[in-house]
Amino acid sequence: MESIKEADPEVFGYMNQELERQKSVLNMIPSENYVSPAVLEACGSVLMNKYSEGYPFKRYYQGNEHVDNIEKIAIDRAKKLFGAEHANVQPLSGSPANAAVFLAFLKPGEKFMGLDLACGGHLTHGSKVNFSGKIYQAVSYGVDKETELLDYGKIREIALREKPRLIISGLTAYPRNIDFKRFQKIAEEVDAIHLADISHISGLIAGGVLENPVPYTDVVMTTTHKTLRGPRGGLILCKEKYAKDIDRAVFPGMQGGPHNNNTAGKAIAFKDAMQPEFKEYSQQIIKNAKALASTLMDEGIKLVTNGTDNHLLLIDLRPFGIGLGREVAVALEESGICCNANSVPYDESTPFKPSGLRLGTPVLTTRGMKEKEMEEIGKWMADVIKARESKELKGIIRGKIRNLCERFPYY
Ligand code: DSN
Repeated sequence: MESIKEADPEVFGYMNQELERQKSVLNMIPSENYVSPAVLEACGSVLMNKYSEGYPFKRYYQGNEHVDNIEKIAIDRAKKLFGAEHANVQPLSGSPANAAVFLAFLKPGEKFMGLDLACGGHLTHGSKVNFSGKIYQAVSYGVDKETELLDYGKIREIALREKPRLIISGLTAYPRNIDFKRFQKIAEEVDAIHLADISHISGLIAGGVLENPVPYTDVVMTTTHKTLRGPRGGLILCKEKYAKDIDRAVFPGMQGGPHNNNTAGKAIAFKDAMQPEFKEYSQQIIKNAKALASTLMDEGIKLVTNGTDNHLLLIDLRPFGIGLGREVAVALEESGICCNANSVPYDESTPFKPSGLRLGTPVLTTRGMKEKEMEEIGKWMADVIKARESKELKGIIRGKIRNLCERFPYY
């Protein structure tokens, strides 16, 4: 960052501190990851100087011959990686990608179904404060109150009753496998489009450890920066029969010029995800999540659904008190663990003061940590949860975490 240091010491100072933070804490936010140096270089490259409205070899500006080739590579790799008939690599992130899918298939006011935010869905799956809930008519489905699992019978019942135009499957805080085939069947039964939002788990799907819904699902979207370990961005995959609708909805429907620097980063990440090492990486993410889950449960910490099938865990803090999520997240941050407060299904408290914690293993696994480290970390977390006011304990654990981070450097 030598040029930044010279041009803008103030911004450089904060960037440097952020680098140090990323190196010295255990980043357990399940939607984050640490990208490779190659992806970082692509994102900071001269590709960001170019406008490229349109699609490869059909642009509205001159000078796109190299950008065309890069975007074509990204498209071909995305199709190969997920076995997709069509790929659009231009969405700027997950929410714009979902907005484009809405635009492709729904008129304002039309009905769609998505997982309730409080039960693990995303804002764009129908939250009242989001465009999805404001412009369209959102019907939510939840999880079963007892098992905290998706109840496909109930989802089908709602779909038959409501006849939505679009059904979204997918998660931001659901630690279990999703039966995407079942969703597709329900969507076909009510003549709806099925959109699978695989943002959190696309790296696990690319690595072959979770089932790939792309071959049988109408439309699949993902962000590229979570388990997939690419740059910030979005990706839409669909059946060829929907290709034109999707492409028109992304550009000119939703967006202008794509961010070509990030497109190059996506292409690099897709190549990485095709390597045998990525399969091992994604297997290890799940092994680590399971090891962390059993340690926490052995320590008396309650997990939503009593475990995990993927990269994320949702701790239910209600046995310690209602609405404790933020307080515990702050105590963990003071100890060197970064995760986020999150609602748990049927939370008695508000989304701003929720009763749960959401955490995951993608970054720790990128750093090379394995089950042994998860056991250590799980015990430290349990100790902090139980004695969150003890400055002494938090100080001791902060020191141990600094040492652990030094043993597993990434940047
Ligand atoms: N903010 C992302 C997450 O943390 O899951 C979803 O957009």
